[in-house]
Amino acid sequence: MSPTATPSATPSASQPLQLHRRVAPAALQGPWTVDAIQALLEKPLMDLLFEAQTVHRQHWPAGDIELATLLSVKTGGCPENCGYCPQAAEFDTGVKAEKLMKLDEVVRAAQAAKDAGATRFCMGAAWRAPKDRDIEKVSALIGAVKGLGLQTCATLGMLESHQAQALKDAGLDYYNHNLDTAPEYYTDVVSTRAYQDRLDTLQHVRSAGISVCCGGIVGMGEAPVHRAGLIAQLANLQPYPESVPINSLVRVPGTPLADSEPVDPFDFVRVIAVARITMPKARVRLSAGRQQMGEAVQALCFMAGANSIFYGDKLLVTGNPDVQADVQLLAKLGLNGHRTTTTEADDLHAHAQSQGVCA
Ligand code: SAM
Ligand code: DTB
Ligand code: SF4
Repeated sequence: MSPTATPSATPSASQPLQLHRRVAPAALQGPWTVDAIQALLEKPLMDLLFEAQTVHRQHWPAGDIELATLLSVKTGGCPENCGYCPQAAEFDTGVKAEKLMKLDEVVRAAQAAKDAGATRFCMGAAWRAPKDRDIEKVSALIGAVKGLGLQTCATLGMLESHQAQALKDAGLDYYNHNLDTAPEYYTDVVSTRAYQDRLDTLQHVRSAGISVCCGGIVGMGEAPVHRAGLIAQLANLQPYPESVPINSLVRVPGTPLADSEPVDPFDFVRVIAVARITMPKARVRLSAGRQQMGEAVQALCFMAGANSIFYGDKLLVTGNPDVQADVQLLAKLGLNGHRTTTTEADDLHAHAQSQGVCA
């Protein structure tokens, strides 16, 4: 289906981000209407999987799965009230507020992640927005992790443009900042900030020349139209994000969303498939919720075009499948951990193009 096959309401979003760097033309496709995306979500599952896998193989080497390891470098005590998050100070989840981790501890964790096969290391902080002195400290962490030969990613909350530039100068490759859901459902989930605040930070990240990692959460009580609305927001960013994490809500006791209806696994797979179809060159990451998912559903997610996972025994504060289980799962499915650096990834893509593996 073409992006505008069902012409109707454009996403009720704020204006798309402006383009500030050179990107491949295919990354500029769109706009996608919410209706067109909802029509994709409603396709017979086998047709949707076939379409997503076809798009996937046109753009990516089959079997290549990126392994990204997360570390919570500043845990808990967050002043925001995101209804899904165990790190919000106002929810009684048992997560204690901690200080920013020391450089040597972070380097040890990053080295261990690299030794286990990860290629990307993502540092998360439970901040609403970092102060300039926080940016200085995190910059030192980024420089050290990059020095190990890992791709660097950080998720620190809202950024101003000079802060994004400082992180870029420190060697940051990716910034994770999720839109989480459709704009019209956002106020049901968080009230301490607005959707436009998220878009503004994404704009600052993009303008600084940092690659964008932006996705959302499925299973927060949202309607199918909100899932379509989230994907429309992401796919209509100009350009769309290089990484798209799709999280299944981890229902943490003490959070307002703890009693949300569990998401139907096939509906989760559908969201992955539609992310793949609408953002063909993005790394679509099968993110939080894998511990609750089972191997067969994860395999369907890979079939639907997911080509990245969080790899390591912990997400930020909740659990993730252990490394051994993931190594075994990838082996059983005939998938390979992706073992290249940023530059090598570019070469790999160019090679794949020359072999006709991708467009
Ligand atoms: N404080 C920063 C922020 O909000 O951008 C960075 C950390 S925050 C924990 C990063 C992302 O984790 C959120 O945007 C959300 O998508 C995801 N997340 C948090 N809690 C989750 C949960 N219980 N289940 C699934 N995803 C979750
Ligand atoms: C993302 O989209 N998911 C990750 C990462 N980006 C930072 C976080 C998942 C958090 C799950 C709950 C927790 O452990 O805090
Ligand atoms: Fe804070 Fe981020 Fe959690 Fe929201 S998601 S409460 S901003 S750590």
